[in-house]
Amino acid sequence: MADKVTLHGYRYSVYTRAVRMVLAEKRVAYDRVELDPFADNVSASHRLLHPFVRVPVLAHGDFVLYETAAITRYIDAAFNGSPLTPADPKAIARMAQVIAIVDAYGYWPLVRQVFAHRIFRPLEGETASEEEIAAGLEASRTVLAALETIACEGLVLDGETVTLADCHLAPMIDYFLRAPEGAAAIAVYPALSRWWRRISTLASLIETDPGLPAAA
Ligand SMILES: N[C@@H](CCC(=O)N[C@@H](CS)C(=O)NCC(=O)O)C(=O)O
Repeated sequence: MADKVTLHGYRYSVYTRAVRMVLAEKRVAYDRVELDPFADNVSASHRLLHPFVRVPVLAHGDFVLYETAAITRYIDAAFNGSPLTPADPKAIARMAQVIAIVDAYGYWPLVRQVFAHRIFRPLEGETASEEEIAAGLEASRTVLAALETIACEGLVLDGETVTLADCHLAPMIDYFLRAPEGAAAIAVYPALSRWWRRISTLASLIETDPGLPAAA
């Protein structure tokens, strides 16, 4: 019998959604363990799985892995199905670059500042800060401009051949676009907008929509 796959994640987490997209693209069946890493009472068992107390964590049999970029590379290599890593060395490098850009420079302004403060916190009845939104929008411009350059080049983010780069980026852009300021910020980038129009129709993105909480 094949080793069981279990994803420990949080339903509203963009990183968890990136892994779920990859699992869907590769048609891998898996169990989910729901874990809110922002809660005060994160279990001792999760702390053992992830010493930095984040999500996601993937378990495949007794092999346990955290860090989303490592997880998605592993799933792509370990399971059959359409490859999500290009063959061309330059395209592989661009894919890795996009993943690193969104992790290091994109997540905080797009998700934790603009989306969280304009959309998520108000839904949860939490206080939101216009200063955080403004700072996030400002920082997001460099990220979006860098991604536009890469999308124009066409090695990855072409909207047609799905790679791991699409799976890492799409959940963050989806959240960012839910803020009117985010939608306006992306609209000025034609290649990124074209990419999103195509990628937003992917079944793996649609079926992993987190379903945001109802207004508090
Ligand atoms: N570098 C980590 C980042 C994961 C991450 O930040 N996940 C968020 C949820 S989207 C989290 O667990 N945050 C908890 C916290 O910041 O305390 C990865 O690639 O997996």
